[in-house]
Amino acid sequence: MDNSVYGSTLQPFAGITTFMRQPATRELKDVDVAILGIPFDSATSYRSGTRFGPRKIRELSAMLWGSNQVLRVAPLDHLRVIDYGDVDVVPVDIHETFARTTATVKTILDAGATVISLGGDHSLALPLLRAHHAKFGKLAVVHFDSHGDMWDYDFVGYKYSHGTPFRRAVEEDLIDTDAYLQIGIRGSTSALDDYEMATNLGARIMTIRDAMAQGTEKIVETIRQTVGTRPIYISFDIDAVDPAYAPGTGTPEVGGFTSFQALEMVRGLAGLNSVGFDLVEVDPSFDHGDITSLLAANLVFEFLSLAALKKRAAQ
Ligand SMILES: [Mn+2]
Repeated sequence: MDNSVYGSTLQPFAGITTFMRQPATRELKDVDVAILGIPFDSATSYRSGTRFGPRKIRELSAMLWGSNQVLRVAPLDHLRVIDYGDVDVVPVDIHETFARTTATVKTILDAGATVISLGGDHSLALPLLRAHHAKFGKLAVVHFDSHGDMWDYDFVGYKYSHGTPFRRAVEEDLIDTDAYLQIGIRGSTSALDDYEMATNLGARIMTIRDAMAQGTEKIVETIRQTVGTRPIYISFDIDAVDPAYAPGTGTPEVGGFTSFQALEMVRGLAGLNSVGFDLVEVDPSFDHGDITSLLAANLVFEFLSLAALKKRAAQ
């Protein structure tokens, strides 16, 4: 395919917006990674707007050059990456949206490609985990977030919201609870025993205080020891990062990671058996200078780098 129409030979501010100017197509033959937008934000508990996240992250991805100097890899040299476009979401119907998300992701995974999803709110982790579980079995999960998202119900009694996906996923037996880590957890909670509840369900909580006391290198080491060679799903809620660095999100929590720490932790997962990725909760309407979307695009670039290293090692 002639790639130039997307702007790969043009200046970063020119061309049609796809992720890193990769071709917009649903042809999955020989594809290694599909970027998939899921512009759904109807399950948010506070301010909405993450439906505009995927488009904005794509826009900021035009600023990414191709070579990762930290991980020493140029992902597009090893991977055939496409922009699959967006799931056909239904804003007023979470269950239909979940069904369409799972079906779309299954189609991509069955064709042998890896999916990197752009949210959308974090309720989407559930249909994403369902699809990945169908392909890979029980998953180790590395979950960066300020919130555990393990409530039983949201405020008004609904089982499915962006505060509940990981509890549902544990109930549905999608997650290997010997290897489920939540990293960056903080903020006021609805109950004093919130962490205990999550721990009892099988989550290993690494609070922001643990992370700051130990340093990200130690955190990464703990992650690596815990997940081992299991298939790993990486779910990155941008509100794991401090609102000073990532203000564009619906439920910000102060006292979080810096952009640098976030990038370093993802880089630290190199060499593990990563099989799926999402980057959720980017809400451009509350952003300043697009810094949140720019960080999100760079985190996705690190995901791509992990996938490229995995493919390179297998060759
Ligand atoms: Mn979350």
